[in-house]
Amino acid sequence: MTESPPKASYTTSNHGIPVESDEHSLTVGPDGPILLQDHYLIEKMAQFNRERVPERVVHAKGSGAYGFFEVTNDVSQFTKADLFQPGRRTEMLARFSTVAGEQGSPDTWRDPRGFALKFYTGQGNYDLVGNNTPVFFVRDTIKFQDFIRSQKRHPATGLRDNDMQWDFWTLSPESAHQVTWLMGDRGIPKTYRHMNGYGSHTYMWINGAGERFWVKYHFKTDQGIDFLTQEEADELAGSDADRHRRDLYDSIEAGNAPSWTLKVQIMPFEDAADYRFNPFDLTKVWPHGDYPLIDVGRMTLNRNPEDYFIHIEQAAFEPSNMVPGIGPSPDKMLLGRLFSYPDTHRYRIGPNYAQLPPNRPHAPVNSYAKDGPMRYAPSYAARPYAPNSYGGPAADFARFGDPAGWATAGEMVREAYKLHREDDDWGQAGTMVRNVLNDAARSRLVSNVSGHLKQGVSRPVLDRAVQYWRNIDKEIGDRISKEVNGG
Ligand code: HDE
Repeated sequence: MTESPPKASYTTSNHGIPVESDEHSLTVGPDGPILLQDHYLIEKMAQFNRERVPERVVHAKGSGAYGFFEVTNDVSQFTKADLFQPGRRTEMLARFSTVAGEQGSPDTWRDPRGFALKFYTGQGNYDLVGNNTPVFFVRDTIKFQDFIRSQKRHPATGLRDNDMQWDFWTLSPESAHQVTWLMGDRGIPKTYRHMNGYGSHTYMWINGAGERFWVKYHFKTDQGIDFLTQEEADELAGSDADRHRRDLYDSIEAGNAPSWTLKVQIMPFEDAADYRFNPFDLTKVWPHGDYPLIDVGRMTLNRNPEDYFIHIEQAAFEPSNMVPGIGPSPDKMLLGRLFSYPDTHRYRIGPNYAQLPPNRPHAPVNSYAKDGPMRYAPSYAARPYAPNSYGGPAADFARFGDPAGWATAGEMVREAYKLHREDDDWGQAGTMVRNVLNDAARSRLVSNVSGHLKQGVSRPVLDRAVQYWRNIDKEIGDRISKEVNGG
């Protein structure tokens, strides 16, 4: 937690010096110039000019709370990770967010929601930085920046632009599955408490014997899934833009702590090569019939941050924070993210961001890092280099090392997909439309998509969008065509 200095009843400068006035600056006579020696005035103006850190380039508007994760089922046969061992209870932080909007944007815009978790485990911080959907719009890190720009503001008008969005989506058919989620009921959750969270990527789990498994995480809301219709969300965007932030804070303040049940899908390591879908493709799910859900534990959020900026704005999540017993998979999106997040934190909040209260591990930090802007915790090591003969820490592979990895085909390639039997772009989106949605949900999907397309989408993008939906499902495409083209 933050170390607060003792409170005083009188105002001081940032250096603890009592100040003379909260309201009147120092001038020479009643009409004279302001004096430079009014250092408190100068400090106040200068501090104000530096109050902001850059907002996150995506997921700028968010809300968060602290809580704990408790294990309810023994999964130690699959992973030796400290936080998943039987009986373990681990402190954690969660931050939920919209993706494309800015800090002040409405919580109820149609968008995926971020579901970022930080577990303060006995072996360092484990970050699971997921969304409220199990899939994503693109399957290669190299397309992420283009995708985000198509969802953000148009360079000339400064406006969000549906034409850019559909232009990118229709030229990127791998987006079909996630766009179907987005345009359906899951695209606007009722509150942050009423949505599921997913690790989305496939990760590796390693057990105590060194055996490897592929894993997908599902956090099922114990509050029940619920959503807002487009009309309800539009109304709230105007009347209460912070609705979801308010709901999370007020629920926790009222002692109504939301919780989620963690379940995982486990794929035997050897299944991956021959599975019907590429199991590392982020645009695909593993149907539960193939790999059923296994209970792991429950996370509960029961503590609001004492200061939003310190604990939520400065929270820094990074998929590269993996602890022993957990490793990456060959998912190209995940591999790209391992670089991107710590990079953005160094830029956004500075190179010593790991020392800030929400990011500080509860496990000991024995690193050789030193110095840099705003560093205040002394370096652990008495000699700032390794190896040293003065009792400095030494990496312990025998205790913590994972044989994490996988055999690769060895050739340099760019396109690693479409090698598995059912690796097409439309299949899982179509299955969702036909087998998961009911009639009412399908009608809302048609209405949401056609409403969106009617706002500024021009030809030929509009024609491609209709074809895109026909590729997903002929009937849904025809219904959308009727709405936007009258036939
Ligand atoms: Fe992110 N993403 N992302 N992302 N993402 C960020 O990190 C990025 C992706 C997600 O509450 C940024 O700290 C790349 C998938 C969440 O603080 C940035 C790629 C998923 C959050 C970044 C992705 C996510 C972020 C912006 C393509 C779900 C908010 C500021 C490979 C599985 C975390 C920041 C919070 C935030 C990069 C794709 C989830 C720029 C390069 C897929 C929940 O680093």
